[in-house]
This record gives sequence, structure tokens and C-alpha cells, in this order.
Amino acid sequence: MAVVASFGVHGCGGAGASHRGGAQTETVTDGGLSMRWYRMMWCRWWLHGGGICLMMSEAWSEIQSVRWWVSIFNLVKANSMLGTSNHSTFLAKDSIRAKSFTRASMNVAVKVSRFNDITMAPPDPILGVSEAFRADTHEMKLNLGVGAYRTEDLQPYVLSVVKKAETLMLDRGENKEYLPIEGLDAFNKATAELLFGADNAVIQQQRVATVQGLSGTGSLRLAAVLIERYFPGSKVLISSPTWGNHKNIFNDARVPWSEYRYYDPKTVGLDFDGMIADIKAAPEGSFVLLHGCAHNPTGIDPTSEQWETIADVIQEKNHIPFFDVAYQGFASGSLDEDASSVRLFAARGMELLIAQSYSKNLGLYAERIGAINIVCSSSDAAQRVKSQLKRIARPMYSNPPIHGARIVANVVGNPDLFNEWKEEMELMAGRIKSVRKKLYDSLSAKDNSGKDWSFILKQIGMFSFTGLNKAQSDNMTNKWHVYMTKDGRISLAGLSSAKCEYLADAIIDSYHNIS
Ligand code: KET
Repeated sequence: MAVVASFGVHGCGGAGASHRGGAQTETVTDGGLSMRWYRMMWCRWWLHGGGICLMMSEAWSEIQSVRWWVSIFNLVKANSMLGTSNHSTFLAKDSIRAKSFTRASMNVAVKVSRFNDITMAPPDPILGVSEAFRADTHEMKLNLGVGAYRTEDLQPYVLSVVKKAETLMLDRGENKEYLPIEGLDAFNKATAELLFGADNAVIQQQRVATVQGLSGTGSLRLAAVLIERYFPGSKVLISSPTWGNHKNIFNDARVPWSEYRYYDPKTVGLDFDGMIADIKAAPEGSFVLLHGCAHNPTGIDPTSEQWETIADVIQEKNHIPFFDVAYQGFASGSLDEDASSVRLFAARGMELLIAQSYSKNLGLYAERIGAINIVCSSSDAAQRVKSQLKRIARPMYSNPPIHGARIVANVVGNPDLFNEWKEEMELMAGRIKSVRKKLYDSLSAKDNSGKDWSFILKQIGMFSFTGLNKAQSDNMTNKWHVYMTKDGRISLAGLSSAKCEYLADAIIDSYHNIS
């Protein structure tokens, strides 16, 4: 550390130090001794009512030397003979052009940061839960916060198709050159085909602008910037509740948003009428953010008839549907079935946006692999849209990472691996379904209050929206060491059969004993 002590003189005027990031330093020579002047790290020590500027040395040894103090004294003297105060903290390199001299002071070691005004950000409501979980040493602790798949032993899981694809990649000795801005061609082709089906008209007619993104989040963000840039003032309608990061994404991209009703706590189901009414009431041409399947956090999806009605209203109002597809394959266990909502809209010839993620269905969380697809009414428009998405991506992160893209391209593009992937996904989805059932059974057997817990069985995907409020969720964590988000969501992907009973006890206690 450079600064261990400081000495101040009031009003050392003049010009000098230039901005150089954090610490601005200037070497001045006085009495043969070289010292650094740290302009930014000064404090005000009001001796005799004046400001001070700091002189700081590189090391204690220097400060402790008699010569150092003598030189300080000389400096103060020099300053004290030069004019009046202007409270400037500048020092010239070759001379000290101070104007005031009446006040001198000595400071204790203070290193004041330029970032002092930056306050501590709150922990992330989802990823922050994992941090708290890691710090807990209790043996029964359970992380049901983040939506990440665990094995029955509650260990992270790398899919065997992923390992096989990686082996293939290693064998081929592929290089690590930059990808084009839009990402890996083979990935972009595979991901659009997985979403729409290879024979879909939108693909045949080359009406989809697909750009590889930094997983679901990064892909949503690319689209949000595009909306802000080309549809200024347009609003995005977001379901209430929704995934915790949606609002952040649109806020940071400066896209206005409002909520449409989605969850009805009374029925613990979809507030379909409220949803339709709110989409109808929104200004014409709004973007409507929809969860393609396995709605997060509620686990409640519209039926196919309801999807048709949603599409009707969106068409009537000239809105633009914007799908977030983060769980394709995880809702039903079938990739095609889980894409049916998107395909229904595409089949109507509508223009739409779809963000995809391979975090969950291929377990590629940390590879940050996903895509933004924008279906346009002509291939010409799709090309132009793609060129603008690339323009947005380039100054943000230049081009996307290659590893995850190759894995997806290999798995989707190789019929053997593709079939194996489907089997593995069914296995993952199946394990979640089985703990869902076991949790429901445990709750029903242990809770004598007559409460109906069957909503847990009706919900789909990785999560269960328990209906526990914040205080009850706090009790789950503080008393039972069950980590979950404060909106009452639990990730069943992080639950084992062995811990279902324990979780049921925790839920019953929190639900009945905490209001
Ligand atoms: N959309 C939804 C609906 C979603 O739940 C997630 C992640 C994402 C997009 C983005 O995931 P990505 O890894 O960027 O592709 N949700 C889980 C993790 C998180 O919050 O980041 C979660 O809800 O636990």
C-alpha cells in the first residue's frame, strides 16, 4: 500500500496532478527527498479553520525518517510564504505554488476512496440465496433457491451427452478463434430448428434473425436494447409475478414496463381473465413478455386453448409477443411439446421475439449459451434485424463464447446424441416430478389442518410456488435451513426424495405458525 501516513498543508495552490484512474500522484522533490502527492486521497482536517491537502509517502520507513519530517516542515514553510488560501489541492511538479500559509496540519493515515458514495447493493434475490446457503454449516441445509438441477444426492449434474459432445470436440482439436459477432453458425441453425422445428415455414422462408447470446439473460438483454432503440417509448408487459431478473433487464435497458395479472392466490392458479383484460388494456403495439413453458415462479402455464385466446388478443391489439424460453423440455419432458406455444404464434404468421437458454435443459449454466430469435414477416427484414442485433452485441461483449455453442450444435446435430439428450431430459424432468409427488404426499400425510396441497401437483417445471409469504420464507431459512426465494418459490430441482419429509415439516411449521 502506498499511503501510510500523510501530512497536510492548507491551500497548496497551483496546477499539477492529472487524473490517472484512482490515485493521482505527482512526484515532487524537496530537499532532495522524493515524495508522492496523492491528490485524491485527502481529508479535511480543519485546523485554524482551513482545508488541507495531503502529502503521502510510499512507505512507513520513509515517513519515519527524520529527513521526511524535515522536508515536510520545509514544504509547509514554503507554502506559508505564498499568498492566500483557495483550498486547492493541486501541487505543481517542480514547485509548490501554494497561496495560503496560515494553517498547517498533520493527518493520521486516511485513505479515502473516490467510490465512497457508492452504497452496498443488496444481494440478488435468487443468486444471493446460494451465497447464504454456502455460508450455512447445518447438516440438514437445503438449497431450493436457484433453479439448478441436482441429482438425488443433491450434487450438480453434467449430462452424459454433454460429456460425449466435449470428447468429440477435444478429439477434433478445434481452435479457439473468435466467433463471428452473431455466434457459431451451426449453433444458430440448430437452436432455431429446435425451437420451431426444422420444417417450420419461418425457417424455410428464412424469416428468423437468430443471434447467439450470453444465455437466456444476455439474449433477453439484446432484445431489450433493440426495443429501446427501434421502438422508443414502447412498453413491455410483464406477468405478475415473473422471474426476478426480467424487471432488471428492462430497467437497465431503459425500456418501460408494466405488469399484467397472471397468478391468482385465491385459486392458486392462472388469473386468465385478468391477464386477458390487462393485455387488452395496454397501449397498442406493446411487447408482451410470455414464458414459453414452465412459468417462473408459479409453475402455471396456460392451456393450449388459453394460448389461442392470448394470441387472438395480441393480434387484435397489434402487440408483439416476446417469449422467454428457458425451460424447453423441462415442463413436459418433451422438447417439441414445450415449444408448442411459440409455434402456435409463429403459425399465425405473427412477428415475434424468442429468447432461448440452454442453462437448464442441457445443464450448461456456466457456459452462458442461448440465443435471441426474431421472427420477421420477410427474410429481408430478418437480415436487417440481425445486422442491428450484431451492432448491439459488438460493443457489449464483441462476440459470444464458443464452448457451449459447440456442445449444443453437436448434441442437436447428431441424431444419436440428440436422442440420448431427450432421454436424459426425461430423466431429469421425471426426478422432479417424483419429488413433487413425494412432497405432496408428505404434506398431505403430516398436515391435519385440512389444507389442500394439491396445487403442488398441478404446477409444472422446476419450481413450486408455495404461497409462503416473506416472514414464512424467512422462517424456512432461519429455523429450518431451507434456502428459498422470498416470494415463496422453491426449486424442486434441488430437492431429494430423502429430504421431502423434512421439507414438509418445515413448510407446515412455517405455514401454520408464522403469519
Ligand atoms: N428466463 C427465465 C424465466 C429464467 O427463469 C431464467 C433463469 C433465465 C431466463 C435466464 O437463465 P440463463 O442462465 O441466463 O439462461 N432462472 C434461474 C436462474 C437465475 O435466476 O439466473 C432461476 O430463476 O433460478
